[in-house]
Amino acid sequence: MAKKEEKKVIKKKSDYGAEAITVLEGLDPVRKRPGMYIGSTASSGLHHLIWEVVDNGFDEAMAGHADTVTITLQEDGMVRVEDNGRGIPVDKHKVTGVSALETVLTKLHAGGKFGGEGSGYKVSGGLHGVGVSVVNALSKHLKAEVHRDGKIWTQEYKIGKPKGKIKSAGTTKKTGTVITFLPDDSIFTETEFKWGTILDHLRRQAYLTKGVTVNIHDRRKEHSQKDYSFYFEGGVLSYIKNLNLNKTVKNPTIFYVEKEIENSKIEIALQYNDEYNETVLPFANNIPNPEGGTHLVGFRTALTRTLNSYARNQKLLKEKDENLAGEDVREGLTAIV
Ligand code: 0RA
Repeated sequence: MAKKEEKKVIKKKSDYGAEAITVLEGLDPVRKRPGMYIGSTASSGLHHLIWEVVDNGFDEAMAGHADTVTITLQEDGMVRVEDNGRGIPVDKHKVTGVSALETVLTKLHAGGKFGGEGSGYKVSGGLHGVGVSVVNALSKHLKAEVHRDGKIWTQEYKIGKPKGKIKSAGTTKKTGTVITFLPDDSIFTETEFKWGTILDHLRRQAYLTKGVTVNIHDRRKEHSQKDYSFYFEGGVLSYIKNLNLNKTVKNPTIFYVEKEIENSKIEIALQYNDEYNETVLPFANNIPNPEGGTHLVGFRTALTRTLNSYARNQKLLKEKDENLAGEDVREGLTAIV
């Protein structure tokens, strides 16, 4: 008897498609413990809402589907984030039975990738961040507008709950997603967005995602109207160039390598200047790692080994000389890993 039951359970499990493995959870936990999802409910958490939505646009760009992300701080206090990616899918999601758009906006994606292997949808980057549903949960109002397959689709939400069904709102020649949201002032202790913070963050993201244009507009009441655009053709090369601006550089041609190894894309740029200190900025999936990590350790080891072997081959180091130490090869080094 017990055995039979066990068999049944196993059979049932294997009947599920891969997409069922993706854990889909409602948004209640986000409102209960916002700090768990966005770090804090103070200013940094507030800004995190913007980063979260913008990240999706950058993911689309990194996957080659978008080249522009536009952020507007609107007159009505809402934040508008537009990208020209593929647009969030709007077809019926196999697991939730509602549109993929509503699923993306109302479910926590504990599984990481949206939809899982079997669903046909895979969020390219999607590795970082907690997703746009968290922004929805912590917003008094949110409106999603999707341009996809020649049609415009919209849906509105209130503290993460749909106000109605997804609506078709005409035709379009574009593709992309517009998310407009108003942070919930009953959650956040600070609700004023800081222009400088937004510029700093987006400048760095633009450096890390070469070829993407980021437009930022301030249209808030009682603020001067401001417009800013970032576009760095060289990506991290431009970043190094900027870090070494006004410095005497030793190798005018910045060393640069981009390579895919075991499904991981690595990108390194470096240049020496005539100063003593080192500026090495490690990132993983465009997120800074100020404490370092295995990528930084690997980079340092490789740099020391490579320069030592070059110095030996070129007889710059004599046989009796000791190897260069790590700190020797990092003097005056500016690098992005
Ligand atoms: C799920 C699947 C796909 C794209 C996206 C989500 C997506 C989400 C956001 C959020 C803001 N902008 C976005 N753009 C795309 C893949 C779609 C496909 O396979 O066509």
